[in-house]
Amino acid sequence: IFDSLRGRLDEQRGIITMRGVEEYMQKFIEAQRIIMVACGTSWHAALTAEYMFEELCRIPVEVEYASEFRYRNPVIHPGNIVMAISQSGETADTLVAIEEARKAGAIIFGICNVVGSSIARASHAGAYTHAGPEIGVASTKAFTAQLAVLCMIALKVGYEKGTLSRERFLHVLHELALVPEKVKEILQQHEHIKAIAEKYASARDFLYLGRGYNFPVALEGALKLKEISYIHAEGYPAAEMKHGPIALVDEHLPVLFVATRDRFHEKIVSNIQEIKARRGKVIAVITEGDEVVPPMADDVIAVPAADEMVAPILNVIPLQLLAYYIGVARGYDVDKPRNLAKSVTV
Ligand code: F1P
Repeated sequence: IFDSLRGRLDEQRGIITMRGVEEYMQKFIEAQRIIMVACGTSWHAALTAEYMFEELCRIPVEVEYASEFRYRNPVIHPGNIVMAISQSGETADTLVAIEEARKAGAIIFGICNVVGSSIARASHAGAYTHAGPEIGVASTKAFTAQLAVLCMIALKVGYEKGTLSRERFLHVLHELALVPEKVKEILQQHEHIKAIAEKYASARDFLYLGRGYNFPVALEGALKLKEISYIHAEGYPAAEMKHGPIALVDEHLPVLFVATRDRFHEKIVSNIQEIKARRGKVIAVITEGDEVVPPMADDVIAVPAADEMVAPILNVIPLQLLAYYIGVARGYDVDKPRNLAKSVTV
């Protein structure tokens, strides 16, 4: 999955090579606004990228479901950059959304996995994720590759624009270079994750919570569970819990927290306490070595420490595995979920 990342990233010399971004660098630097359009899992990658671009490049970002954007006469100004994110590159809603935006004078930047796909061809410029063919219908490695590519673009633009220090640039670059080894480490825990999955495979509902960069990860974890296990799952920003979803919590509800160590750690710890006080079952994805969360949680999955911007690439993997093993435990064909198509072209 990360071969493309290795090829584009020269950590020693502090260089990220991305021709599409280089050609449009000036447009990125001058952009007053970036609009990201996508569907499903790709929309979750866009949400994560919103945090990255706003933080590193200080460009206002909007994230839109392509299926809404295309129908609602949105305000687009010439020079706005519309980034279309799509694994297949064939999703009809995303394709129509960018065709409309192009007519309004926007610059279309495509991030697709399939080379030569319709969205890639309809874009002015772009970057491929090169994650290889997705075998299953539900998007998994395409998502992690999208996050890696989006992070590299935000780094490159932020650095060229001057909104990001060389020190921070090199630090995140280094963190990206460490991702493949850390992913391997997480995958080695598959038996542990399988055992947790079997414990919760008969749940009727699931709640996924996270903050900051881990909020879109929570959404994606819930979507994977719905897609391949047919369990009703909802993802929320952990701070929104008290505005409604907390009413659902009882001893039958598993609540998955993406609780790796970052600037929100204390806050997420108090959210975990709130769930425990209502007898919910807590499964927590934590940073290796964390001693605060394990005594409160029913089950924990530890992942290697990472910069919070890179952490979503790692944190989503246990959630993908959890959904996979729950689907398997329930006897489903996880590669071919019912009612879902690989590319939604109508
Ligand atoms: C978007 C998407 C996928 C999902 C399923 C249906 O596709 O919603 O995220 O897993 O395959 O389509 P794409 O535009 O990223 O190809």
